[in-house]
Amino acid sequence: MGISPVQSKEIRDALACFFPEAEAVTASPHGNGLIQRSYRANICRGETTASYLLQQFNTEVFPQPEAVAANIGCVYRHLSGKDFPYALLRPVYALSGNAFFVSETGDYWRVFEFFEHAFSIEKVHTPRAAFLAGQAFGAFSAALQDIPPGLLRETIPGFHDSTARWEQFLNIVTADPADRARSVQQEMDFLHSRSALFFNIRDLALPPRIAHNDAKIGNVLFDKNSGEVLAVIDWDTLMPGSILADFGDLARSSLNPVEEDDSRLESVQVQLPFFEALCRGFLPPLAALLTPVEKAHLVAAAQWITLEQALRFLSDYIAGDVYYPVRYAEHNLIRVRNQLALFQSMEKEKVALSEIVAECLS
Ligand code: GN1
Ligand code: MG
Repeated sequence: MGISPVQSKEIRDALACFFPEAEAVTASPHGNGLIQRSYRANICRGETTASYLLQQFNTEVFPQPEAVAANIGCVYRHLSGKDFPYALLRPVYALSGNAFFVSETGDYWRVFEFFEHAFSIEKVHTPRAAFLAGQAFGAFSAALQDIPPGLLRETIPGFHDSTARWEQFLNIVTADPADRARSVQQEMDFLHSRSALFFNIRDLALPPRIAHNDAKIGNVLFDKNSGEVLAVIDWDTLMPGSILADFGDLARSSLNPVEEDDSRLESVQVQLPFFEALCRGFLPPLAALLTPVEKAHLVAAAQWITLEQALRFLSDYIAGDVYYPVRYAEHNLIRVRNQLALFQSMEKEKVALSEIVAECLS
């Protein structure tokens, strides 16, 4: 995308608050995140131009921006003090010392250092990419395990509490505010038939850990020149959670040969070589930390997070598309069908997936 001159007064005001000495600024939309609106901002000072990531922070989804910033700052400081082999997401503070600029209209804006020569992917093309992403998330997780979980704030309570999400889903179906429930009977029936998984996971009483909580493949930045991983990004949901949620999300987003909103369901099939590569990357940094219960439920975790994601997309479809941005009316429904097809493929391949985990842990 080309760099366009900054149009909006809000963007100009926000950048002025972070870079008061800038002589000229430009900004253009950047990235594929569903929740935060991101821009690449170019800040010119004399002969030099530096890029930054500017984001309009979504306070609907994260009602406590300061708590998110505190969590990110805490993890940044923690990892800076370690010999961590990846680049870190570095927050830029405004002249006021705050991590945010709050506009006249009450919008929150923040800035991070920009990763040059980086790219992200929404689906995996090669086992090597799955391996590298797994390795990065495994190392990231391992490096966070000496932070006492209570040190980070729970910025979205119950984020991976699927039983609570299940209750919310039942309420949304009853309310049926967009008059869509009848049209998705088949998808609802399927979720009902598998909802026990949410309760089984809850009953495992998994050990609380600091987790990324949004460990999808799109949140790994690769280096354009070397193809290696540069950084694990999108730290907004860093908070107490479960390692299995991270592994599950990485599997959900890496095993599917098509993107999560692709309607070609016949193409949705777990890629076993990608799963093996993912495990070979993710598990070694964590092998000494994982409990027997965690190790025994890695495949269940992939199914859990895939089913939870289907539940979240379906809840949003029935609610009338109030959470996830959609480009067309059935967008959330297509996402549901895609995730359910992936889940079913995981069910079919359960034995093969379990054998791969056993092999990698041995
Ligand atoms: C959202 O914003 P993004 O694209 O990183 C969502 C994740 C979902 C994901 C599905 C805070 O992540 O939980 O798994 O979409 N983030 C939030 O693509 O809800
Ligand atoms: Mg995110």
